[in-house]
Amino acid sequence: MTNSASAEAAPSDQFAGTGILQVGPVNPTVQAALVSEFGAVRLPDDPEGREAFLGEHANGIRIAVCSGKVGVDTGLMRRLDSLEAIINFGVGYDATDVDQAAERGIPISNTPDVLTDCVADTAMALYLDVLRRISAADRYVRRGDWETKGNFPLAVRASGRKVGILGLGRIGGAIARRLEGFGCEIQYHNRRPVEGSAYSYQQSAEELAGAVDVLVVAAAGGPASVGLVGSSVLEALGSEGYLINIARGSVVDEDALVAALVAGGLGGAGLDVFADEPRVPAALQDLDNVVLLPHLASGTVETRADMAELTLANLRSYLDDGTLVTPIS
Ligand code: 8YV
Repeated sequence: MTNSASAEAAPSDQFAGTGILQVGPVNPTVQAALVSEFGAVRLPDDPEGREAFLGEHANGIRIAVCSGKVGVDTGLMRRLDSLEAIINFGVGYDATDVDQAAERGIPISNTPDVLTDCVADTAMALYLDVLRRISAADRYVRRGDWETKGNFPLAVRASGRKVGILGLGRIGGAIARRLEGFGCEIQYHNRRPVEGSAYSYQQSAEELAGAVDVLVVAAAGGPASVGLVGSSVLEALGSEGYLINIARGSVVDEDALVAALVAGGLGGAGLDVFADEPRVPAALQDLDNVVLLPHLASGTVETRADMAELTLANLRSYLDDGTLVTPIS
């Protein structure tokens, strides 16, 4: 790597000296600042371009900025011998190899709190939609079925239900508080009981599912939660039970979920996240009792602006004095 960039330099040469690498697509505000304020360069997405870039610059990279969707995975992190910090846009950082980062003493920042309300709002939107069949009823009207077939079939009551929260963290807690407003009885399962929580604790995801009408998945993604909601949990939820997932697709065994829904083993599902985004199993798209969203839970103008600001605050702070504003805990 050279230490000076010339006006004629190819994009990869302009990287010289900044040491900041954008990995994958990021929020437009963050992206613009990365270029204008920090002289960062984006890692090419295509394998050939990526290889050539890394061959030339890997050792000069100090800081990687990524989104929660792409992250700095095991292979990429291994290539970045001089990596000092990872700045992650998003509260979830499961796409990044957190264990390798910890072993190498590489701190990671994320964007907690600022998105809690919007994600919890999305969970409520899915909850109400799935139970009251709002999207299905909308399709019914648009198809002209109201005129030809008469009244839309009855849905189930959303207020006053028993709801289980899987993962009572910041977002799970915000969802629970909203559900309290709907007169719901809240139970939860978490890696460990939450001190001071008034909600009743269930020892496992399965026991929680067996005790409630609706299971809301709000657990963090990552190796520890992969497939936490599998066929036994879905069976415990049962044919009159509903699943809402605003966490990560990896937390739910998607094949088991599709099988349960297709067989009528589950009342319905509201999903913002999937195992292999943006691919959504075709079988789910044919089901009227399933609401499918394109991973938009934090997707409001205000929240994305707050997330961008916090991402850049972490980057500036690291460059100033080597600390992060919101390191992952
Ligand atoms: C974002 C998210 O869509 O924060 C998260 O973990 O899943 C969402 O808010 C995502 O991080 C954008 O990259």
